[in-house]
Amino acid sequence: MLDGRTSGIHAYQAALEEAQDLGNLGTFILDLREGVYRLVGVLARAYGRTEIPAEEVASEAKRVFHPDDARNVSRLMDSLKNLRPFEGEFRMYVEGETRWFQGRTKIVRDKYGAPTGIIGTVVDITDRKLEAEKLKTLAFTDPETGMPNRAALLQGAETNMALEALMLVRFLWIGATSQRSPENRVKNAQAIRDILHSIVPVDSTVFRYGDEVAAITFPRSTEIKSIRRIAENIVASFANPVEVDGETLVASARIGFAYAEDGKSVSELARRAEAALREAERIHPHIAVYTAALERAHDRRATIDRNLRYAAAKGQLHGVYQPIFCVATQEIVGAEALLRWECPGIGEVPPDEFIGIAEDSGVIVSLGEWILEKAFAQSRRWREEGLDPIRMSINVSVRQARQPNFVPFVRSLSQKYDIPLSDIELELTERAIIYPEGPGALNLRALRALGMRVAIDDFGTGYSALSYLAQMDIDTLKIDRMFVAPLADEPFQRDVTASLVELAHKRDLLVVGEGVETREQLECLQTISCDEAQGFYCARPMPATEFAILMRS
Ligand code: G
Ligand code: MN
Repeated sequence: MLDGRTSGIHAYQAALEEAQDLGNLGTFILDLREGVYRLVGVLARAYGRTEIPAEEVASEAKRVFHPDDARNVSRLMDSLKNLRPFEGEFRMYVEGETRWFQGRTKIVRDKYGAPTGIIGTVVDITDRKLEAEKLKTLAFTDPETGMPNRAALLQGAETNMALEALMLVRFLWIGATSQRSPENRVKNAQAIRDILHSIVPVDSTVFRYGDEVAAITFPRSTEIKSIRRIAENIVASFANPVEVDGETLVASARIGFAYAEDGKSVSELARRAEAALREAERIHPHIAVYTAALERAHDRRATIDRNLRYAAAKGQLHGVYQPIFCVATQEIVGAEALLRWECPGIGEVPPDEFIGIAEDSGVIVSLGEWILEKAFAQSRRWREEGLDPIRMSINVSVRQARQPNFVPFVRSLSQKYDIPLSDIELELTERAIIYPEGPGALNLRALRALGMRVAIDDFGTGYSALSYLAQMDIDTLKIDRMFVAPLADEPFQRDVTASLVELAHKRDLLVVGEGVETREQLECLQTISCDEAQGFYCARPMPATEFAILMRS
């Protein structure tokens, strides 16, 4: 066939051998009666012969196979000895070259099922292996900076050593830098990489964890004390401008880190470091270490956030009302409607806590609408019950006041419940009022034009800029308890508060002292001519029915 002089079985054998060489394949056949392996193709070349006694195969293996594959090779030798089939990968030296092979064996049996021999093949898979290696490198490398990426961290490509800690560093570019073009963005990331490399210890690895987030691993050998110091060094190094490509840029760093714990995976460590990073955002200096308490606080926040979205729909909200008294006559002249919420699984959550979360998520708008409607409805109810009309004060967040439909909404409530807008007072914080350019401030002007009252709440906790008093588009000044608390004991503070009242009166503002907790404080408010008082000493926030009883007495 291939060669005219040979024929039959020999021609086939020659052709098969040639085919094996072409494909870099190899075959062996072991006849158990003979106890000799016959090697063909790449196997013959690797062993340097075509026949080998069975007892020499294992000892020769050391010369033929790569030592890093010793485990697979000894598995192969075991299965040859014990007449079991084998499948696995290993490297062999073939004529001075190291190549990858996939090997398979099969036991040959006679018609009674008794083993008579073994047949095996090896296939060269070197190209596939190299390709896979390349893909793996690609998948684990950030193309922009050449740093190992998040996948490399989480899948342990660079971190098969035990860790002491994992640190996440988020960078904020300040000013125009943040709107820079993509290639500048890449240069920024590279600059950050170089700065981090100059700070972290040599046995740490720096990963690109996210667009503007780097991760740093600290191996077990790292001294615990040094980790926080490194965090401080990183934050400090960004106190100075960064030189990027000849430009001077400003960035700041936030750092969250977590110490490793036995049995915790890298991804758990990363989750903890992320929780710490979120915390770092809110504190100064911007460095936070993960603790279980931080996690609990975070969980609590998440639980509140999740439940708050359905709080109104599920009937978990209720309103309470705190009386506001005329200081001179001691009569109730107003009520402040306050939101109360029972969170499933947590219980009563203080408004200070959930309002902040609601503002972040935007739920504040629907919460605000709920309490607004509740307050209007309650005003109507008290009037139906024959109580004298009093002013109803409602807290409004800036975000809510800036809703385009806010004015129409309040107007529709006034019509629906037949409550004159002049009996309604909206309480806003300084922040909301001091920036009159915002659309929220415009809405307020529109409301005042409709006859509604506007109060500045918690005055004294923010900027307390007296000069703003003249410009502010308001009717009422609510002096924070910070100013009320020291009234009785600190004469200078009393003078300050007295001047504040006097100034407010010059602008025709109504002045309410908040957080009155003692009789002395109330008396002081009277001395300095404060118009109204509100606080635990006068009356606590209470359900509407109790409020009605108090009004009648
Ligand atoms: O920010 P604003 O003034 O709207 O806050 C009202 C909150 O203050 C309500 O939650 C109310 O329960 C609380 N409060 C009312 N009176 C007092 C008081 O006399 N002392 C203290 N500490 N808190 C009060
Ligand atoms: Mn208030």
